[in-house]
This record gives sequence, C-alpha cells and structure tokens, in this order.
Amino acid sequence: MGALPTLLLVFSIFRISIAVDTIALNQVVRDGEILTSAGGSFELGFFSPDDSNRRYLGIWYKKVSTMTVVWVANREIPLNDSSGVLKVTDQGTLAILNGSNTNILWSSNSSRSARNPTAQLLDSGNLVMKDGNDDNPENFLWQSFDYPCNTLLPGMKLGRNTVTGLDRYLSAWKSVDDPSKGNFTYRLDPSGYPQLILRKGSAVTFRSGPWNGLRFSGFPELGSNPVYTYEFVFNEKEMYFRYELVNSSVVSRLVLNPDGSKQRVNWIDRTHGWILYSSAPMDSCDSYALCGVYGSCNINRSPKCECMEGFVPKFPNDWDMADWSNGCVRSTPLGCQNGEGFVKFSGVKLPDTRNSWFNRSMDLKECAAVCLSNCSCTAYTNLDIRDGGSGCLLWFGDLIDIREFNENGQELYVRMAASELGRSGNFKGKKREWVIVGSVSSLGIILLCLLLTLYLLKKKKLRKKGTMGYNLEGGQKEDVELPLFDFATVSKATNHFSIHNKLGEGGFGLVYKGTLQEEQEIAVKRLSKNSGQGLNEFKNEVIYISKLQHRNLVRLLGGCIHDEEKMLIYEYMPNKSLDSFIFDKTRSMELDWNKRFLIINGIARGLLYLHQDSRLRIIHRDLKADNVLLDEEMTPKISDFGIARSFGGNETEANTKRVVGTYGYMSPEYAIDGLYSTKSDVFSFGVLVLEIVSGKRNRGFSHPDHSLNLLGHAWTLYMEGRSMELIDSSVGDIHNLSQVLRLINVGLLCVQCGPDERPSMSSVVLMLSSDSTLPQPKEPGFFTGRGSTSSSGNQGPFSGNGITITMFDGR
Ligand code: ACK
Repeated sequence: MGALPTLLLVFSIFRISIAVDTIALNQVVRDGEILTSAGGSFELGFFSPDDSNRRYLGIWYKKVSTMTVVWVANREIPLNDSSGVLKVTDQGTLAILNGSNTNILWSSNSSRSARNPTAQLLDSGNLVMKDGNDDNPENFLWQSFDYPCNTLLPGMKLGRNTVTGLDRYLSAWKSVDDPSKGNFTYRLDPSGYPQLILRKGSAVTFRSGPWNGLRFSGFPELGSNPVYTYEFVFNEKEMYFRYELVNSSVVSRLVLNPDGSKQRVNWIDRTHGWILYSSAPMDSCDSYALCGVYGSCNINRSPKCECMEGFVPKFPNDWDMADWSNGCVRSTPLGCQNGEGFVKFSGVKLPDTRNSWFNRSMDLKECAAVCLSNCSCTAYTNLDIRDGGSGCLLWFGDLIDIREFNENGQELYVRMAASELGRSGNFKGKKREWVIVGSVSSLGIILLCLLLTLYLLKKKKLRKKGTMGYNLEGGQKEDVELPLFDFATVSKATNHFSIHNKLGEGGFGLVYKGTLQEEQEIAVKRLSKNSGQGLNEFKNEVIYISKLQHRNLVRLLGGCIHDEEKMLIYEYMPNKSLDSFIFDKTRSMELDWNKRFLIINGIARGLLYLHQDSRLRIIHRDLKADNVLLDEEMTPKISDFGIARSFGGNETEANTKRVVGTYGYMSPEYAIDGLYSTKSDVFSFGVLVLEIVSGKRNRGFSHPDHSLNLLGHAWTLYMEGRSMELIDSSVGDIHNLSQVLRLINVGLLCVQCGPDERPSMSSVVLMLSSDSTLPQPKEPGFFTGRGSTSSSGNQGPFSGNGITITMFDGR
C-alpha cells in the first residue's frame, strides 16, 4: 500500500481501493486506502475537505463525481498529517489512531463484547460493527447510522430510541469545508406530540409540524409520490422518521447545510449535479412564529400575517409596521364558561405541538368533549387524517406558528368564547364553522345563580366587607376586596395571640391558630411590626391570593388592620405543612404511595392554575415543601404568595436584581442570573417531586458514595436503571411501580438545567395522568452537593437552611 503524496488536493483522495468492504479484528485502513461497499455505492477512507492537511475519516458516494461526504467519524478532531489508521479493536470498537504515537483520536462505542468483531461498509452507506457474520441489524454492536452528521440517507432513522435514550439527529457542518458541528440541528422533538424541529443553537427556526398519518403537517408536498416512501414510527420504544427510495438506483440524500437550510437533493449526472427536490424553510412563512401567537401566515397575501378570526393584534401599532412578533389576543377572552365552543379553521399547518397531548383511540367528537372539559385546552383536531380521521390531538396554552396552505392543509378547531361563536366570518376564503360541543340547560344556570347569591348573602352577614388599596408592580393601583375582621374578634379567637396558639413562623411573621365564635378554625398570619420587607410581602399576598381560588391553593378568609397591626386570616389546615410529614421518620409512614401521588398531582394542578388558568397568571417563586399545606383529607394547598409575581399575556420570563427564594429549590437561571419564569416554578416542583418520592431533602442531602445532591443522586440512579432505590422506605407496599418510576422521570425532566428543556405545568399534568412515552431526562441543573467542584450550575452560594432568602445584585 503506497504512501500518501505530501500535497493533498481539494476533496480528492489519493486512492488505493481495497476490493473489500470489511475489515476484521486488528486489521486496519490506512490513510490513502479505501473500503468500497459491495454494490459499489459508497466508499470509506481519509479525506481533506479543503487543501489544508486536516484529515478526516469519512464515507462518500463512489458514483457521484462531485465528492460528497455523507458521514464523518472524527468531525471534531481532525488529524493534521497522513498518519491516521482505522482499526478494529479487540473491545469490539472502531478506533482512529494517530499512527505515529498510537493515540486513540476517535472511537466508536460498543453495546457488548464480541468474539470476532468485524467492520463492514454496507451499500446503504452504513458502517457497521458486527460479530463475525451476524448480519442481523438488531445485533449490530455499533452503526454509523445511529450517529448521523449532516446527512440523512434512505433507511436512516431520524429520532429517538426512548428505551436506550439514543437520539439520532442531524447537525450541520460549521462551514462547507469544516465538518465540525455548526450552529444548526434538526431533531425529532419529543415534547407533546413529536415534530421535527430545526434549531440555531437553542432557538427554534423551523418546525415540521406533527405527523398526520400521511405527512408532517408543515410539508404539504410530502405525500405519496413515485420517488420516496415515508415512515413515521411512534410507540413505547421509539419515535423516528425515515424515508426509502422506490427505485433504489436513484441517488438521494437529505442534508442540513451550514446556513440552516434543510434540503432533499437528487444526483442526476456530472452535467446537472445535485438537483433540489424540496427545501425547508421554503419561504418566510416557515420562519418559526413569524406571526406570533394566534397569528397566521399566508405567503400569497400582503401582508403575510393576519390574526386568526376572533383575534386582534396585541400591539396594533407594531403590527401595522410589520412587527408581528407579539402576535394576537382574543377579541373576547376565555373564561372557561358555559357556552364556549370551537371554530373550525381549514387548510392550515398545525400549531406548535410542544404543548399538546394526544390519544390514539378517541374520535373527533370525544376529542372535542375532552378539550371542552379542560379549561386550559385551546384547540383540538384529529391525530391521523387518513380514512376520514381518527385519534385526538389537543393543545394547551397559546397557539403559535400557524400558516395557511393552498393544498394539503389541515383542520384545526380553536376554542372560542360563547359570544364569538355566533359571528359569521371567513378565514381567508376558507370555511369557518362553529362547533358547539356542550350546552348547559338554562334551568341549571338559574339554579347556579340562585345558589351563588344565597352563598354571597350568607357571607355578607358573617363579616363586614372592606377594601384595601395596594400598588401592584409597575405602579398600577389595585383595589382588593377582602372581608375585614375586627381586631377584638381575631385577638379573642387566638387567645390574645397566646404562645400556645402559635403554629410557627411564615413568610412575613408569626402564624397562630384561632377559633371563631362559629367554631370555625382559622390560621392567622401576623405581620411583624417594623418589618419593611414583610410589609411588601404582606401586600403581595393580599393582592394575589385574594384574587385566586382553586382547590389546591390555600384560601384567604379575610384581613385585619388595627393601628400598626396587619393580619391575614386563612382557613385552618389541620395537617399543617407537607415538610412536617415527608421529612419526619414517623409521620412519613402515614403517607403511603397513593397519598403521595395524589399530593403531587394536587400541587401540579395548583401550579398549573397559577401559571395558566388564573386571571393574573402568576409565578410563585417560592414553591417548597414548607409552603404546601394539607387539609384534613390530605389535599395539598399551595400557600405563601409573599414573593409571587404576575406576568402579562405573552410575557414568559422576567429578570430581577433581587433574587428571592429558597436554597435547594431555586433553578440555576434564577439563582445565577435572576431570570424567573414559570419554568423556575417547574424546577422547584421537580425538586419537590423527588423529595416526596425519596423522603429526603435536596438541600443538605448526603450519600456515602458521592457528593451529589438529591437531584444528582436521583439522576445517577435513573441512568443506571436503579430508580427504585430512590423510593422512601416509609411508603410501604407499592402496587404500581411503573407509576413511581414515571414520577421520578417527570421529576427529573422538571429539574433540567435549561428552562426550555423543562416541561410546562400543563405537560406535567398530562404526563401524570397519561401513559404517553416520556422523554429521557438529561443531567439536572444544580446536581452536585456541597463540597464538590463540578456542577452544571454554580452551587457556590447555596447552603442548607430552609428559610426563604433574598439576594441582591451584589450576591
Ligand atoms: O409546618 P407547620 O406546622 O404549618 O408550620 C408552618 C407555620 O404555620 C408557618 O408557616 C403553619 N401554617 C401556616 N398556614 C397555616 C394554615 N392555614 N393552617 C395551618 N397551619 C398553617 C405551617
């Protein structure tokens, strides 16, 4: 085998073709030698993408005259001379060695050991490691098709194996002559109903929409055709997309270019070269969320963006100046009231499904009924459009990234307020229909009003009403109508604030137990005098909690102002706080698995209400076991809104210089950058889930074998398939182990380092109530304990105490 000339030509190879496609144990392919697949379609060898001396091991087409590389092994670590050698090792792996010093530069992994490891370049372009002559793909030790670079060849899977966690996705080259990973990725996103998402870094630039049985909703051209067949598989074990060629002599590939365009191209001949078959994004309407929420894009219209019927621009001035990013808001807001129904929009690309839920067996009618019965559900449609349609796809939260197609668009049923349903309208020439799903008899409504009036009258008799005026953030004055108790009543109820009535110390002062004359038990929070910060938290609590009502939020009964004294009166929770149960050796035995599961579900629902369904849309910012109270039936109630914040319609994140929260529950982006969003609450919820399952506190967690905190410990066990070991021994018999394991999985998803990687609370609620496949969590944020140096976040300032802390910018 000859030596390589010192001068390497652009994308050309000094070739000594080996007439074989296979190398066995300890055999090598040296730089300059080439393996050829049996049918002569592909070659493997070392190449340089430009006239530099960077050498990569790659696979390219043999019959395509323009050198076209489809896979690169050592894309991040090129050799800088021609000493490279590819070798089959006795560990059953493939390794690239730097010939001069036998350093391993790159290596494949192997699922198991093999007696006779052999590497073979298949005619599909797949480089496989197998044991001897075992050609069964199920038994391959490793295959390059599992580690795609920028090219999807026919037969390759784009998607995940949810059992092993293997995620096959495309990543673009940095530039045309640099195969190292660039900015763009194209990946099957497992949140909600899966869809392919093109990202630049972490920002979404394009999505395919969900698979509808025939094609991805955003690829109207992807239908039955004489060139390709398509397959989308989504089951308990895997989810992937792949295509095959009808005529195998066609040379076709799907490539993600360094500029972020995804193209399907076919080789014609030397004169015509690669011809474009399809491309995405195909036009500006494909730019993710161009028209914002509830905006719809039509490429044949000027301007392209319009609000959907029943919606108006959120900021009309910006909208008129073609800044559509803030999208649209409802002309009539939803209130989850009777009479709401759906409007059918036809010919659209379905909105982003990352906040969706699905069921394969429901029909469209059942789908509508389920959507209507859940106040957070905003739209629905059939999951599969074949044979008249089947299955159910539901959206939660705002609808985004919708466009209209001339053909092969889909139907979408969007929830509308009752008053919007009667209006006639047109959705750009397409039929808009009213779909009235539920109706409540007028007798029922009258009865309901009567009961409500009676209840209000009774309440009025009991207490006198007062109004407190407080300033919300941003200076806007908020009048809060709150029943006022007189001081003498409260003082008497609490035995004049006797030390024996003291329940503990809450966010802004002492908490006492009291009993009113009518035998009603109450809890009284008394603002400590001269507490500056306490006063703000007191006001905050009054403003928020007086406006909220949910089964899983603690109920405020009233307030009391007397000279300098300020008090809040709540319903009494006989079982006190969750932390007094789960972290207590004896009391934790009272919490069997079923109770814990119900508690977690209740907290999730309370939080979902705060984030999505409540009028104010609130981020709690201090969710922890101490702030979850339990009533006599052990129903969890989220409490302590002293540092909660409200956020506007489309606003999803905010920044503060004053970081307030509790060690062990704070998300990395909040603790480090002061960035808070609903996803910081999701992080705290995840910590809480893992604490409830394990009976251990995240902060102060210690383990003899490592210095990880509870999150790191849970993740390590999960990765080793030993999640069962996390479960608190006090829970007793477990009848539904898969439910516990599912919860641990959900908990770990909630504590992912990046906010975008965490599910929304609506997804969490769905994950808890369905059997859908869950994504595999990656390593959590803040997963190392004290005394350790490595962490995906900075654990530095955090130490163990359970008190809500405040950190200013100089922290
Ligand atoms: O764990 P605990 O006994 O339950 O100690 C804390 C303490 O006051 C400070 O928050 C208890 N607490 C707060 N609100 C209530 C309530 N509404 N009912 C009963 N106990 C309460 C809490």
